[in-house]
Amino acid sequence: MVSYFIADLHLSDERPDIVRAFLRFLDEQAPHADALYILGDLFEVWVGDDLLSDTAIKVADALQALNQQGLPIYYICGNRDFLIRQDYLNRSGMTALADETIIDLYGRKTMLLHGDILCTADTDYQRFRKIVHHKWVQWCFLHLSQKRRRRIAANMRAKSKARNSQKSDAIMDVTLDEVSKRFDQHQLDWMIHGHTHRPAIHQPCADTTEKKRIVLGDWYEQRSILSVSVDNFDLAGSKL
Ligand code: LP5
Ligand code: MN
Repeated sequence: MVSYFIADLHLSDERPDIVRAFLRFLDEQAPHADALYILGDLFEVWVGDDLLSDTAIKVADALQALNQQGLPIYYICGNRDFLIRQDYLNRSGMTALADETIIDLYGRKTMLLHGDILCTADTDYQRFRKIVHHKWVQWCFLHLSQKRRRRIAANMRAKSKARNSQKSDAIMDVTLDEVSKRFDQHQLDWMIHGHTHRPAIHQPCADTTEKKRIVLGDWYEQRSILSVSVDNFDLAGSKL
């Protein structure tokens, strides 16, 4: 049997090709799995469970149908969709996991996370993250009108894009000390995350090739799916 891991699909009404690719994955591959783990940024942006796009509705229906057939679907929020709440999780049959979750993955002690929390050299972003993760900031934001929420989110996206274009690749990647700290502290075998859009399999410890940090890719230009079974794993990119 197999478990699937995906992240950074950035689904929206503006990219029906990615939505179709995801629905096809749910229809053709996912039904045969033990579990599906979505490690954040399933949506391009999320401004409240009361503001569902056509895409969000279609995706919830498809996920719910799969969950009803018995597939456990787990969700860790990303830096774009951290405002997803229990309403939408219920509607889509997803179970939320904590920002940093450790699971037993067929005998491998594995930490799952979106990945943004590891990017500590990006002090600009970490400051932003701290603010928008404040409970009361979120409460205030979610009580604004739909129009204002949309406008603020669009503003943040524009600012983020502008700032990202000035940041170096190194700043926007994970800090290796943060990775090592977690491997040591929890005696991890594996870590799986997304966010950086740099799909790869890294060996985080010099003294062993058994330990791995697997980085999932985004779905902007191609699909990126990690399949893991008892004795195998594969990080595959394929056409949308
Ligand atoms: O997303 P990506 O990959 O492009 O860049 C991320 C970091 N940027 C972000 C910001 C998001 O893109 C925008 C999120 C919208 C959320 C909608 C809900 C809003 C809720 C608000 C209140 C609860 O995550 C980027 C990193 C990059 O990853 C790589 O790791 O570098 O970080 C930044 O760009 C940090 C910037 O400092 C963010 C600036 C945002 C502007 C804040 C000003 C507020 C303007 C609105 C007035 C209220
Ligand atoms: Mn992200």
